[in-house]
Amino acid sequence: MSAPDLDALVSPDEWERAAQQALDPAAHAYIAGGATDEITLADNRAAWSRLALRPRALVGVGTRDASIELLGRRRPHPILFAPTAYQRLAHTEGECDTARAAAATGSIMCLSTLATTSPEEVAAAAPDAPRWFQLYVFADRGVSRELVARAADNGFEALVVTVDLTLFGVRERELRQGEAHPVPADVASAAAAGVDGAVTPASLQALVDPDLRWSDIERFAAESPLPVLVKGILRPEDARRAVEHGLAGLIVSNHGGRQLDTVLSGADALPAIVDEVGDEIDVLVDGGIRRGTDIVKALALGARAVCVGRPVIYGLAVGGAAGVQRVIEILLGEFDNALGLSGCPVATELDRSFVTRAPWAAVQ
Ligand code: LAC
Repeated sequence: MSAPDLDALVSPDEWERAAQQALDPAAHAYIAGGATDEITLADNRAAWSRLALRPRALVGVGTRDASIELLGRRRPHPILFAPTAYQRLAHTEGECDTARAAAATGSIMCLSTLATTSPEEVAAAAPDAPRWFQLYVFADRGVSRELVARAADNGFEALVVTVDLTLFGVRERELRQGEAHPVPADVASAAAAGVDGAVTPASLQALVDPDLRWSDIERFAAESPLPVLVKGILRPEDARRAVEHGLAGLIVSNHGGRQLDTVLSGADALPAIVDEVGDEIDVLVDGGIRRGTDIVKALALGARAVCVGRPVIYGLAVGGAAGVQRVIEILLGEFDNALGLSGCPVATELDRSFVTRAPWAAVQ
């Protein structure tokens, strides 16, 4: 197959289709799939479309400012690369290329515990890439502590503890792959935990501690040299606990619809959580972000930043670092455009007056 013309792919959906062509079918099933009926997977996107924008007229939008503040630092824009596992399934350069694209676009890359590249290699490949580290807390806490120490030693600035994968979701697209299920052999953290060779969902399940509790998170936060966020919060009561347990932030997330199906979308869960803790800690959101207007809506509802998962992997699959860079540039271009056309040229000034429930959203 000839190399695709990256400039010809103008929308995130076109990148997704090109990635499907580029990816091995089993890898595509793993990356694109969600849990059981994939109702939440689809709703993550639909939920942003159920919000309508309310642009403000004649405010002067010739100069726009996409920058935001996150964990006390100014960032040029609100896009982070969500932690996604096994990136060498998408491209031979895997996480190294994703980090290069993060550096090129000023995005924060969150490296997965299940990365196919070690924290040291990522730091060496793209020293300038702003980076956070995602942690699955293993039953063997010693391995998790070692991973955190390696992240801190290698310039990772924050720790994102994923709390919604106590058990692995039921993913039928993957189950259908059977023997063909992609099983990367080169997962640095699994090697540290003593797993030789391939890391399957079953071996992952055996590593991650299903009995993790808030008291464990509190200990992690107290011991961590880095600020700690939790990812996978959908209830305001849990957001309150995140504050009470000393966390720096949280990510409203349903794990890309890959864990428990029919849970709330990020867009629908976000407002109540912002109401509860938005003035106290940083609230981020992920799930279904595919357009610049989705980012405007997320910020208008009170998110500080958004995490983008699958689109990064689709860019990686089609064009390596240049592909990821292009996908993010498309999203950033759309975001800039949407800020201007919404009549809110300063991203941090977005508020709920800019969104309303869309009249076209079905009333059930
Ligand atoms: C997944 C896990 C590994 O969603 O994060 O596949």
